[in-house]
Amino acid sequence: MYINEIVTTGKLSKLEHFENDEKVRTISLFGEVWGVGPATALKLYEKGHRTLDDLQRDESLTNAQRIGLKFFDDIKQRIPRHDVSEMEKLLQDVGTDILPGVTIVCGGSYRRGKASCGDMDIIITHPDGESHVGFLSKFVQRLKEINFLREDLIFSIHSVDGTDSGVDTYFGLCTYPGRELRHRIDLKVYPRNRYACGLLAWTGNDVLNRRFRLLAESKGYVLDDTGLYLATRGSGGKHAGRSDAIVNCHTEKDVFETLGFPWLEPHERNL
Ligand code: DCT
Ligand code: MG
Repeated sequence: MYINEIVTTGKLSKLEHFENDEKVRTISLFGEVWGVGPATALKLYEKGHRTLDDLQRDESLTNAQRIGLKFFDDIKQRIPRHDVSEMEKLLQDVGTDILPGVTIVCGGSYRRGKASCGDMDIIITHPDGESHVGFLSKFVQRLKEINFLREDLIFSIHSVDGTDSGVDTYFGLCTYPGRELRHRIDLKVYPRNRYACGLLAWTGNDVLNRRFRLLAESKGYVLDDTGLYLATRGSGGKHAGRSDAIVNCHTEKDVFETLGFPWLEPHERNL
């Protein structure tokens, strides 16, 4: 019956109904606002909101969601590769001024060689394994002073008691020098011994990351952006968790080798 409809009319009304369904369209639009997940999007729809203007008047939005909304159109614009390259250079210069020897790399689609990028994914470490601690706060402060960082979304500094992975994270909006157009930027600072997994994860792409995590699991490991861990077995024989210690991986190549995955240059990771 459906085939007949497609053949005679060239479309399928049932499917069209789904794609054009106001509820589906609206929830997916709301979900595009930074910080709004599917559950929040549904809640906002059920409150009666139908447009982004409606959302602006909603009292329940967090500050970060409000910023995501205000710069909705800006954030959607892709950044030309050349501009990302200039901004990466700026970040390296400012970073080195604060902390000599600091490593600052733009990952994501930029590192994979794409002609334009949706955002900037910046991965940071220091070769001495220690002096990355405390860097992010100073870096963010300096980048605000020169008007590069403009609005904060999330700023999370790891606990000093050493119980977590020691990764510091900043999500915000930045502008190319002299312009007002906002871009999304993530800054992530890793201890040197977790940097290879951080770089690998934030370079992606997402499909490769998924493949890597499944491969790791099949070989008795757990892999995420903070490191490669040995999986620990639960009572049912299923992987229940992971060891506290990380498997030593100094470079991305080490991660590939440990998992037996043939080496891929960053530009070969567009799966
Ligand atoms: N990532 C992932 N799973 C996701 C999304 C992202 O593993 N669902 C990883 C892979 C890429 C990295 O995080 C950065 O994510 P994005 O910035 O969203 O992707 P991108 O590849 O850099 O592409 P874009 O040009 O859109 O930023
Ligand atoms: Mg990106």
